[in-house]
Amino acid sequence: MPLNATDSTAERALLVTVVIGQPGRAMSRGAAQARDAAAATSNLHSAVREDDSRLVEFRELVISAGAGIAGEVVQRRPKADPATLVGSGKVEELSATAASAQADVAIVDHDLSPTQLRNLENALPCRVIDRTQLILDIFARHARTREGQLQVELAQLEYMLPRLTGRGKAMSQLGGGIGTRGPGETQLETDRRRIQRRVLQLRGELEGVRRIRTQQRQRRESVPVPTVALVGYTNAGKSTLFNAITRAGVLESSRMFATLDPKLSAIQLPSRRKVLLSDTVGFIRDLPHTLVTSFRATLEEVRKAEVLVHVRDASSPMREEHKAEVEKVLGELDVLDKPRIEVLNKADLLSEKECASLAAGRGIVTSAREHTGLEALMERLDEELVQDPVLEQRFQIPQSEGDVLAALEAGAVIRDREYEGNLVRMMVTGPASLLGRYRRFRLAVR
Ligand SMILES: Nc1nc2c(ncn2[C@@H]2O[C@H](COP(=O)(O)OP(=O)(O)OP(=O)(O)O)[C@@H](O)[C@H]2O)c(=O)[nH]1
Ligand SMILES: [Mg+2]
Repeated sequence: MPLNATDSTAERALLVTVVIGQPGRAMSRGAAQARDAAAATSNLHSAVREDDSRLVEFRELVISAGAGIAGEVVQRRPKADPATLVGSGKVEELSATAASAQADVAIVDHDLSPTQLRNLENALPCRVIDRTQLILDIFARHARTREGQLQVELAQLEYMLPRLTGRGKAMSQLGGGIGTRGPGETQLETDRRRIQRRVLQLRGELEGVRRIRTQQRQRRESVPVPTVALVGYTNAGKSTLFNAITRAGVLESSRMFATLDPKLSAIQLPSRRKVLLSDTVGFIRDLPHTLVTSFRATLEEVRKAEVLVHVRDASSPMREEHKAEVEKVLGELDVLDKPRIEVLNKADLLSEKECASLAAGRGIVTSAREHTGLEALMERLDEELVQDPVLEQRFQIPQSEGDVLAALEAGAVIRDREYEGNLVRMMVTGPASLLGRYRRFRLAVR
């Protein structure tokens, strides 16, 4: 089986879920509250449910990486085993399962230290990869722009480097005497140096790409159009919502991390104000650290946005956990103080009763798939945008000023139009910037 399987030759993956800690202990506060609310269920019950949802997410990740599922093993341990994560007894069992399932790769839904990875690879009859590598692989498949591809490659190499070092060390310990310094280590040294050179080269190229991007942004910002960024957990429906609002045709996919590169599109709000809407990369629990730093630049759109729209999958049993995770990343990006609108998406998958109880809150209930709730979202956006606020003013314009009339009609809402001779009087509701441009035609309020 090739190392990098393509879609047509899907690798057979053995899924290894390892839950460290007591049942229910690893939950976020949000999830714990949700659990307490459902007091009738026992701790163990909800822990099992949580494991289920984690397993579902894990399976989706594996499928998004293009692999097929050959088998699943779940292990709960009070503590991680430093040598193998799962403990030596379990390693034997894994090895047997991997052999009988004819797995090409065992994927562990946990991060593995260089030592753990090495020990597991030695014990199992197949390759072993951890959660970070899995996510990096999905990112590598989905990166479309040059910047995205450079970022992923850089993150992959940075992940690999300490793991090469680990193996190099083990080899030199193994040798340790004259004449035992084999070609293996020399090869590793060369590999390491080659990787380090490539890392430097990638950093340089990325800097160049980012410079261009910053210039583009600055040019955009010289015409002050506020941006609104859609943020949220992967698969929440951001791209579907983006398309429903803009009809821009961004890729929507049940695969996770379908969107890696931010997409921007201009939209007009009910007030006729224009804003730029940006679709961004999704977040996930335990996003590999290397990726968080790499994608920081891509998430610049989030940092520059005036308003954030947090899109949530209201139908997911993990929604509280997802929310906590998204807020954690927003905190890391230092944007928690921005106005934020909560969108409870996938309402079509909920019962009427559930929708009604959601609608009672501040969040906006939508179905991006069925295009419901979009108007309410647009209205809320109008309320939250403070830059370039909407004003209502009376204007008197000579009919000969066709350009002015056309500009106001395109960019504002006009009512109470009266004609007197060659003059038009009207109430205009629109963005301050637009109205300010034609203030010479303003009428004092009667
Ligand atoms: N039933 C239902 N499904 C939806 C809705 N919105 C999105 N989906 C589905 O959810 C999946 C994920 O949608 P995307 O729009 O790609 O999600 P995303 O948030 O952009 O995901 P990433 O780009 O991976 O972060 C797709 O299969 C969509 O068809 C909705 O309102 N109702
Ligand atoms: Mg998307």
